[in-house]
This record gives sequence, structure tokens and C-alpha cells, in this order.
Amino acid sequence: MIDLYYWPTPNGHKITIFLEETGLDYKIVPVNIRKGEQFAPEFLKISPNNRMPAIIDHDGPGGKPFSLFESGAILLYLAEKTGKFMPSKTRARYNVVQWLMFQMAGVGPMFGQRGHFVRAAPEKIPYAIERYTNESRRLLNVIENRLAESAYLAGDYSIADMATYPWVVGTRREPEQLESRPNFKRWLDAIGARPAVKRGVAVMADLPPEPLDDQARSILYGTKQFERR
Ligand SMILES: N[C@@H](CCC(=O)N[C@@H](CS)C(=O)NCC(=O)O)C(=O)O
Repeated sequence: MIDLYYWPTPNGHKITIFLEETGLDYKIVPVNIRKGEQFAPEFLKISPNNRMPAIIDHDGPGGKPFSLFESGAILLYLAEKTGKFMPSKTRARYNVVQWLMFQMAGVGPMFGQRGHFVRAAPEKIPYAIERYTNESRRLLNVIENRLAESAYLAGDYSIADMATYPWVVGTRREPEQLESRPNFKRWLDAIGARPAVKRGVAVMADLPPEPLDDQARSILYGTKQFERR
């Protein structure tokens, strides 16, 4: 059994998609990041960066519990544990790893900052919005070019696609961005049609919408983030 410390966000969806794809037994442990539950001492023991997702695999290596934070590390671990969605041969494996790192170091942070400055920032800062919008569009072009030569980011459907999809699926709200990227659109359609992906993104999707009020802002973007623990 795997405990998944989770809140329904793109980083959380990466892991629910993998777990649904493989049928591994898991239990959701909700971490309400707008209420500050990511700062609970018990959670920080497994995720010292106060971010979800994190897991405890009660049947970890050596049959003992094993905890992990960082979604990319969790996907690598689960792929290795199950032997699924990451090939074992070195060249093919590192092809997956490089596209996973591209998501972790590029797509996630840039789309995340864009979302912050477009939707969450209390003031509109044109330079920041333009900077992260440009960078997000550039990354979509990298994805489009890659998908013009490959059905999925790293050959076959893999953890690299599971990591990237939840971050870029919101581009559907900007149809003009899809028109110029037909291979990206084909990939979005193919992944979005997978039953396990539908189930993965549906986990806790029925939560009532919570406002990003002053208290949530202060927890997510305020001084609590860098208080010494
Ligand atoms: N690099 C981390 C990022 C995780 C992350 O940013 N999680 C966000 C939600 S999507 C979070 O837990 N935020 C809580 C906070 O900012 O305090 C990963 O991929 O796991």
C-alpha cells in the first residue's frame, strides 16, 4: 500500500495518473496547502520542502516503509518498482529521464510562474506576465517539435508524458495556441482519452472551490514559506 500525500494540483495529478495507470494500491492523505497543512511537522519529516506530492511506500525496498518527495523522483521510483512506463535499456531509459527533467526543471516552473503572475498575483506586473508567457510558449514549441517526430515525448507513453500533461492541459483554454501546434493537440487528445488519466485527474476534483483569500495567500506566498524550521 502506498500513502499519497496529495492535493488536486498538476504535481499531484502526475502521481494519481501513474497509480491509476498501474493499478498499484494507494490511499490518499489530503494535504490542504491553502490551509497550511504542508507545514505540519509530521509532513515535513517526509517532505522537508513543504510541498506535495510525497509518498510512503509501506512495501518499500527491503520490505520496509520508504518515503519520497519531489514528483519526478516519485515517478522514477514507481516506474522502477513496477517495471512500467520507463524502459530498462540505458538509451531508452535516459530518453525518458531527459524529458522528465525537461518537465521538472522547465515546464513546471515556467508554467507555474506564469499561472502565478496571471491569476494569483495581487497586482498585474506586465514584465513578469510577458516573460513567463513567452517562456511557456517557447516550451510548447519544443514539445510541438518533439511530437512532430515522436508519438510521445520519449518514444512510447511514459512517465515523462504523465509529468508533462497535467501542466500543459490548461492550454486547451487558449485554442489559438493549439491551432499552430497540431502534434501537441494530437498528444493532448490521446493522453486525455486514457481512462486512467481521466481517473487520475478526477481524484478529489469534486472539492468545493476554495477562494485564494488573504489567509491562503499568506500561507502560500507569504513569510511562512521562509520561516526557519
Ligand atoms: N518540484 C516539486 C513541486 C511541488 C509543488 O510545487 N507543490 C505545490 C502544489 S502544486 C505545493 O505543495 N505547494 C505548497 C506550498 O507552496 O507551500 C514537485 O514536483 O514535487
